This record gives sequence, C-alpha cells and structure tokens, in this order.
Amino acid sequence: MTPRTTESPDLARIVSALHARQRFVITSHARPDGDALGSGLALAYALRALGKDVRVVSADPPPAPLLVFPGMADVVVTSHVDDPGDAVIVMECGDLARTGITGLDGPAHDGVVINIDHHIGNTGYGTLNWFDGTAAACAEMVFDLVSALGVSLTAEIAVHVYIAILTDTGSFHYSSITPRTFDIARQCMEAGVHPPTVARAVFDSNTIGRLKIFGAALNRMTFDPSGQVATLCLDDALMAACGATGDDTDGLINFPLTAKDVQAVVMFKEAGPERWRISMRSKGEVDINAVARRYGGGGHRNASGCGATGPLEALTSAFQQQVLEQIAQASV
Ligand SMILES: [Mn+2]
Repeated sequence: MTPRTTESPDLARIVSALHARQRFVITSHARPDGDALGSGLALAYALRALGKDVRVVSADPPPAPLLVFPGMADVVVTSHVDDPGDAVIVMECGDLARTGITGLDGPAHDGVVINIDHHIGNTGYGTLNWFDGTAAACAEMVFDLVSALGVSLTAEIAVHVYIAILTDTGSFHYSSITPRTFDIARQCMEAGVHPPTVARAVFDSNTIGRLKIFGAALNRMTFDPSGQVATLCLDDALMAACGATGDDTDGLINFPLTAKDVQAVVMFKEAGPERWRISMRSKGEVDINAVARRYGGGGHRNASGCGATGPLEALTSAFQQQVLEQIAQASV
C-alpha cells in the first residue's frame, strides 16, 4: 500500500500552522459537491473544537439535499472575502480561481493559503500545499488532519467525512477506493454515522418534476443506427409539461451511459429559437471534447459542452456523425 498521508511532512507543517493561528476561512470550488463541503465542514468542526474561529464560505450554495446536515445552512455564500482571517484553507481546488471567490490571497492578511487537494494537476498555489492523489476523497486527507490535530472524531466531523467519501466515490463505485476508504468509513460509523440515513438524505431527494423529466426525456431518447450514440432533447415544452426546473435535469445526461452499448451521449437543451446548449458525455477513450471544440465549446475528454444554432434534426445527425468518428478513432 502507498505510504499514508499521516507521515507527510506537508501535513505536519499544516498542523503547526493551524495550531499557531486563530481565525480561519475555509472554502472549496464553486458549485460545491459533497467532498468540497464535507471536507470543509469536517475541518471547521475540528478547528472549532480547538477553540478556533472558523468561517466556511462558498461561491455557490450547498446542493439542497445536503442542507439537512450540521453546518451546511451556515455556509456563507459569497464571491468576495473582505477578511480572510489568519489563514485561508482551500479544499479540492487545482488553482485558486476554482473557488470563484476573490480576496482569499489579498494583502488583507499575511497571505497564508493552505492548499489541500487530491486532484492530479494541482498547481501548488498555496503557502502550504498538501497533495495526495491516492485519496479517494479530499475528506480522507481531512480525516488524517483531524487526527493529527489531536481532535477526536465527533459525530459532526464523522458525518461530513462520510458524506464526502460516499459522494466522491460514486457510492463506493470507483477505482479510487482503497482499504483505507473503508477503514475511515468504519470509524465514521463507529463515531455515530448511520449510513442508511445519510444515503436517504443524499440520494432520495428527487422532486416530482425531476422524476417526470427523466422519464419523459429518456422515453424520447434516440440513437444512431449503431446504437452507440444516445441523444436526449430537453425543449421548453417538455420541461413545462413535466413541471421541471433546470436543477431537475442534473445528472440526466449520465443515465444513457449506464446502458452497456452506449459509448456517448449528446443532450440538447433549448436556449432560444433554434438555439441549443449541448452537453456531451462519453466512456473511456472516446474524445467528445474534440467535437465540442469545433463549436467553440470545451471541457474534458469524457465531459464537454458547447452551443449551436439550427434545426434539431440537422444538429442531431451532425453531432451523431462527429461523435461516431471519435468512437471509431478511440477503438483503433
Ligand atoms: Mn474530491
């Protein structure tokens, strides 16, 4: 097994820096997910247990299902921080811009930024940097940090670590999981986490509009003749008929990929008369980012988006064709 982060000199330096300071701002990336918020709040509770003054800030509010957990409703939503305290702790961000918040490294304080992350490509922007690409969630690192700070695992800390791991591993689906992941989950459970309750709150949170738009959109899903490219269309009429909001369609695009034969998904969302926002997802080596870039969009190899104008039928066949070319290239 990889040497664990508990022996990291970076961790030791961060522990000293936290003990030596009093006032902290903790933040993470814009549009925060379970790991961003769970890691931040777990550390916030640990620092408060040491008598520290901690504010958790975010460019965007927590997702609604997470608001039932302790401290979530107190996350301050802001795009600028006037008073960064004695140090800013940034979770889960490859660079500072990902926070969507200004003022974090400004002249208002002595410039101490503590960067804690598990994503490959982190630019090391902090005054103190601690990176562990083997952590299945940033919260695995926070778990070590809490322990190194000498704070015991309270129910509040444990539930946030658990939420972070549960969500960042896709409910224990991903290859990032290690025996340590389960060891931490076990300790969280012993500290009072009730996994079925957390899972219910996190995942059983659908609105009726969401159920209806998923059903309607999947029912209208079309395929190229080979069945490898699925196309979804969300026009305004369908959204209205389902009583669905934009949030209700989150995650819809990933559903067709759960079919074995589907290699890529193209989803059209109506953005005006014959104007469409197009999101794409793919599996493995299929590079749909190459397609998005041709339309002035971008993203990653397996998740990209762009805009386009024209009749839906023509766009559907144009995108299907281009995605099929990428599938052919990927299988060479
Ligand atoms: Mn993460």
